[in-house]
Amino acid sequence: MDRLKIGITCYPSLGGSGVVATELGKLLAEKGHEVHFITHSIPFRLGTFQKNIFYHEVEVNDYYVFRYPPYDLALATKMAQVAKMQGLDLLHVHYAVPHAVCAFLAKQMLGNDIKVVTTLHGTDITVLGQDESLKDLIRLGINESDAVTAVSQDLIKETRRVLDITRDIDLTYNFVDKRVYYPRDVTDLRGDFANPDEKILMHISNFRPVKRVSDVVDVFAKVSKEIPAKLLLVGEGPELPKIQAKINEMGLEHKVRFLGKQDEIAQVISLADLLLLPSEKESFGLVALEAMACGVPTIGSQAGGIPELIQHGKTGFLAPIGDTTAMAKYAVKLLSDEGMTEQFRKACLERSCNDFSRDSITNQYEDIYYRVLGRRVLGMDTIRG
Ligand code: GMT
Repeated sequence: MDRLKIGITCYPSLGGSGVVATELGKLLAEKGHEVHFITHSIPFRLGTFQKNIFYHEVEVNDYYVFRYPPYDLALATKMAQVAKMQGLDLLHVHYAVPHAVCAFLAKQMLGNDIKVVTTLHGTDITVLGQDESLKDLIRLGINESDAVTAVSQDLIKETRRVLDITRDIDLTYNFVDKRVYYPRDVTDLRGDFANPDEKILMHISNFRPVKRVSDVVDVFAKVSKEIPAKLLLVGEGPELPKIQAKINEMGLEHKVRFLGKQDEIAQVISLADLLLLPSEKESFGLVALEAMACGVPTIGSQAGGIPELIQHGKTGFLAPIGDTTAMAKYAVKLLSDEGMTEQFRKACLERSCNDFSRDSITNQYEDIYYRVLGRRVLGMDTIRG
């Protein structure tokens, strides 16, 4: 068994990139690899103690002369230290800024004796990559990595366009673990949020401007004029106060519930009949995949990688960014037709299992590791269940 020692760095406390990195690390550990998380705090999805998983905390030196304690340098140093002490084969960093450049620095400190794989997740390219003060740094991190992966074809295209990158980039879609994401029986819970005749629409995000949560409210307002419905908003972020104010102004407060941040996403999503994801930018849309695996279709915008995930008229519907009238029309069409709802639900379950399974995507990452290390794949353990 060619067991690898892998260092993983990600943002441990928020967002889809941290979720993907942590879930991947857990699955690699289950397959028998040794995984070392190198992050500033314990990744929130890490869960209980597991075989083959280790955690190394990045501690920032706040010596009094530093006006801004240098986190990036502390991370690079920690990566090099852990790599040396643990004999790591490679560093896999998630989200280009600043992680790719930190890994490059660590590699220099180690005399090139380690490989670096960088996974691009979205806003590291589509937002930060557009920032002139960061562009050259991000390009350096990408070009100096031994392999680069991105979570959609669209993100690969954007990386080439925004940063003028010509090197190979592997496609590694987001994935779901079917042991966690499956339709949960939430019959009892549902009664707390909606009457039996009401449909539940849901939006889950970090309430940043790119998510266009205001469009969610507009879509819901239009839908609830046609059919009895409730809106559940999950997550928190900078736009939340504005959204709360908008809901009150529109007199929708009795039909909308704010659930705040939630950990048990599969349980929460299973409450919904429909997910709304009208983002301005969305490299993939992990939450729509999680919903799909729970049998919940999504109405999304034609932004970024969303069309690679949601098949229009099969597992959801797509509309131009900002076209809340079209989104509402699709929502009403789907929610008022029981036959169509059931058909979409089945298609969602099939597609999430067949095209975005944890096994196939974990294998893709493993193949990339072996490729950069110039090793052959020998039989590893399989993931159970
Ligand atoms: O959606 C966010 O704002 C969080 C962000 C992150 O970096 O954690 O998510 C990005 O990475 C996810 C995992 O690869 C993707 O599924 C999301 O689509 C992507 N978000 C954006 O592109 C806005």
